[in-house]
Order: sequence, then structure tokens, then C-alpha cells
Amino acid sequence: MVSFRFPFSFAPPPSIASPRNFSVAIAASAAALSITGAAIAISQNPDSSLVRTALNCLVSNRGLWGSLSLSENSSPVAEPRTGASFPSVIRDSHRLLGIGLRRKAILGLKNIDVYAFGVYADDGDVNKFLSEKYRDVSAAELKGNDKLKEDLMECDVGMTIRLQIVYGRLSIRSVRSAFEESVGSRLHKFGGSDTKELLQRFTAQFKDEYKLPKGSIIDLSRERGYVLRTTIDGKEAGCIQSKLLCRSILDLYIGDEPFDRKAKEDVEVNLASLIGK
Ligand code: DAO
Ligand code: DAO
Repeated sequence: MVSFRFPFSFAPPPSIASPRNFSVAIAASAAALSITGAAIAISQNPDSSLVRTALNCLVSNRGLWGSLSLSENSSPVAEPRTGASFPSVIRDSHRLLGIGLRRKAILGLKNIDVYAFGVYADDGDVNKFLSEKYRDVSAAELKGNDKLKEDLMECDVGMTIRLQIVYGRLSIRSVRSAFEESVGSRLHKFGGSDTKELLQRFTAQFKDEYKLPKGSIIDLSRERGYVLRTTIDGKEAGCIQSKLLCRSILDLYIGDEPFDRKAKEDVEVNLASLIGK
């Protein structure tokens, strides 16, 4: 059985500056100490603001317990800025490796939170395609290993990007145009100039009658043979076989210019842990 901690429970405690670091601090503190251990640490060092803040947060936000360990505790993990919750395993074997937030500037002014996302990879496929190859690489070298990340994107490893809509006024038209911009630029980057038809085939799936209210869940799954299957609230919206399209979608989340850098780092660290087992 695969077992690893999420997110970053082995990283040194960072300074607490953002809600994101907040959960990291909790993970770091709680991984090192049981709740009783943390209480003892506080009594020994009452000025330890890191531990105190982590404890306060544990008490006030139970959802974060789920982020401590996906192996011992398969509770959902909450994206800290939006509260959107992600199961630690979906489709029986797709394991959560990282969560993040897609923001977008409107009219070049304010950023809106559009959706929270979770990046999942199939346990068995990671084992089959990557574990053997990286068997002799140390855990430290695996973390942030560009070749490993490249292999994850290129190999036929089953993956799902789950999007959970947090913006309440999303129109299909704005989804289509955002998609043309973000995925279009990746198709162009990886596939050259002749990618219009592919983009149109994908956007043709977004029927005008679809509604995407807050809380809607879109799964973009890469299935065996580089088939991209899109489901909206569990209902299939379409299926397209294209390695280029799969790669372009993954690049938005774990490529060189990801929507959320921290999410990509989570994926790298947790993938390394998964392979190191
Ligand atoms: O209301 O015009 C507006 C702003 C909407 C921004 C939409 C961004 C869409 C991002 C893609 C969402 C994919 C589900
Ligand atoms: O965030 O820029 C982005 C692109 C995300 C991919 C969006 C895929 C949306 C597919 C579902 C459409 C449903 C009508």
C-alpha cells in the first residue's frame, strides 16, 4: 500500500505568511508531533508561535486534519483559500498529489478565484511506468527532478485534473475564451501551428446549454492511450484521443508556467514520495 504525507510534511517549517504556508506549518508540526506532543512542545516553549498558530488552526479548522496524511487518513483535503474539498482518492486508484487555485485577472484589474483544482495520478500506472525507472534514484534527487516530471506528463500514466468551480458567475462563453487562450498557447508551444482543429474539437464539447454554477465539478482525465475524457458533475461531456491535448492540459497545472506554483511543488514532492515507496 502506498503511503505518503501531504502536503510537505517533511519540509522544514516555513515562516507563516499565507494561508497556504499555514497548512504547511500544520503538516510539519503535526507530522513531527502528535497533538499531545504539540501541547507538550507549547508548554516547553510558550513563545513558539509556529506551534501555537498551528495548534489554533487545528482546533479551529478540522478540515485540515485531512491534509496530514493521505495514507493513514483518507479524508478529503481542503484547498485552504477557498475551502473546496478534494477526496484523497478518486476512480479507485487515482491518488491526490497536489491542490491549487486558478485565478484570473479581469480587465487587467482584479484577480478572481475561478476554480480550485486537484491533481491526481493512478497509483498502479506510476508504479508501472515510473517506479522501475527511478528505482535507484535517491528520494532527495527525485524531488524537483525535471526528468521525472517530464515522464509523468509524457508517459501513459492515468491522471485526472479535478476542477471545482468557485466563481459563481461563470459563463460557457468565458470558459471557451479562457480555454482558447490557455490551452491554445500550450497546443501551439508543443504542437506547432496546426492545432486549430484540435482546439475546436475540444471547445465544441462545451455546449451553450451547460451551466457551471459554483460547486460544479469538472474532471479532465487522461485515460489509457492518451484519451482525454471530460466529465461535468459525473456526466460525460466528451472524449478526445490526443497526446498533444493531454500534454497541453497537464502543462497548465504542472508545466513550466503553472497556474499555481505551490500546487506543482506539491505534486513533485508527493510523486517523489510515491515512487520512493
Ligand atoms: O465574468 O467575464 C467574467 C470573468 C470570467 C473569467 C473566466 C475565466 C474562466 C477560466 C476557465 C474556467 C474553466 C472551467
Ligand atoms: O483554466 O484556462 C483554464 C482552462 C481549464 C480547462 C477547462 C476545461 C473546461 C472543460 C469543461 C467545459 C464545460 C462546459
